[in-house]
Amino acid sequence: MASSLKNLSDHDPASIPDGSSMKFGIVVAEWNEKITAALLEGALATLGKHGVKRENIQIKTVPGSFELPFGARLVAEQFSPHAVICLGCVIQGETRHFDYICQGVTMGIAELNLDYDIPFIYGILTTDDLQQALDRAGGKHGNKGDEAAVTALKMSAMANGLA
Ligand code: DLZ
Repeated sequence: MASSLKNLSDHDPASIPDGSSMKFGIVVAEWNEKITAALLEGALATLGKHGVKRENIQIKTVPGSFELPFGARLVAEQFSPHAVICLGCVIQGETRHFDYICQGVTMGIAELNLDYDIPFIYGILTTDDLQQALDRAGGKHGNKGDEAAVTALKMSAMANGLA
């Protein structure tokens, strides 16, 4: 279902695993910082709501979305989290750069998921314009940061035989 038809922050709280014994890494891209800061805020609020302690969350920033897979790998190696959440926002411009960045970060995160025993979560907005990004970073379609945090909790529970 397209996110224009679904609020990204709509979740049944009863279906979300407790995170009080879990550790998470979050890697955030600096490009489109207003948007990625809102995604981070959403992810932190949702992890906190489900019991994750702030000291069990390590946050790292990288320059752009293309660097997210490298940053995520470092966080996985150095912090030993249950999952790593990758947050970024790629907005279509006049050139084909958008396609190459989206392809690179998507392939990179997919590979990490297959190479490691922990989940790497894809919390990246890929939009036609700034308004679509604002709508999905705490606007009328919810917050992809919330959605990424819920996915991290669910996938961590699955990886540990709890779901
Ligand atoms: C270069 C670039 C461009 C044009 N657009 C974006 C974008 O919309 N979102 C994003 O996260 N990063 C962008 N970047 C930066 C690249 O991700 C990367 O940081 C640089 O190409 C250096 O590797």
